[in-house]
Amino acid sequence: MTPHETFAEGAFLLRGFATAGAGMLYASIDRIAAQAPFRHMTVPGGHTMSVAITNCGDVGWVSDRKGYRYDPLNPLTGLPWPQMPECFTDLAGRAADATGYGHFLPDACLMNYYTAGAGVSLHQDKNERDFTAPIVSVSLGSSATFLFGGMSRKDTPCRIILDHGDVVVWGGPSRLFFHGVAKLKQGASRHNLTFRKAL
Ligand code: MD6
Ligand code: FE
Repeated sequence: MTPHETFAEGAFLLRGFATAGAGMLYASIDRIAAQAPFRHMTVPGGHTMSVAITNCGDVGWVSDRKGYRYDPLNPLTGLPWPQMPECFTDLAGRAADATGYGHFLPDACLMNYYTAGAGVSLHQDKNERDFTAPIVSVSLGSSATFLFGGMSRKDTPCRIILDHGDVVVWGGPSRLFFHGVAKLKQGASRHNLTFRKAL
């Protein structure tokens, strides 16, 4: 087992777990973004998300005025999302294995791109069908403050700094806990890959 910190029941932080493979991850991100560009999606309330997103895998997470869902097609192009590269599935599987979640084969990867001022307000990840599978989250680039609360939006979140190469694996009792990302500072830019079993 890789040494790891735990910050809630079922939630683990693997510091630097993705650092060695970061070059390959970035090359894949560029290739995917060339086919399925990062874009700012609209949320049901009508606001535009400050974080730019795209996806790869069998389905992608999308948002519009009607709500949030997983869609096999990219609404921007009408095409299926790019295939999930092997270096992505390999990393996600190894991280889940290292934290005791055993075999994990994600079918969706939500790719977030943050620049200065971008963040994600407290939310639950609950559009997936199967909450028994964990979520694996990979941070690349500038550091960000991850906010991690509890089952209620009102639970005061703890603050965790996620640095380049850090991987968070989370599931079980904390699978539906509220979480978010504080707005990035001037000059910062960060990629985040979140791997899910959505179907
Ligand atoms: C981010 N991550 O770190 C946003 N959700 O940029 C998430 O919203 C997230 O990191 C579920 C599980 C892990 C995560
Ligand atoms: Fe999330």
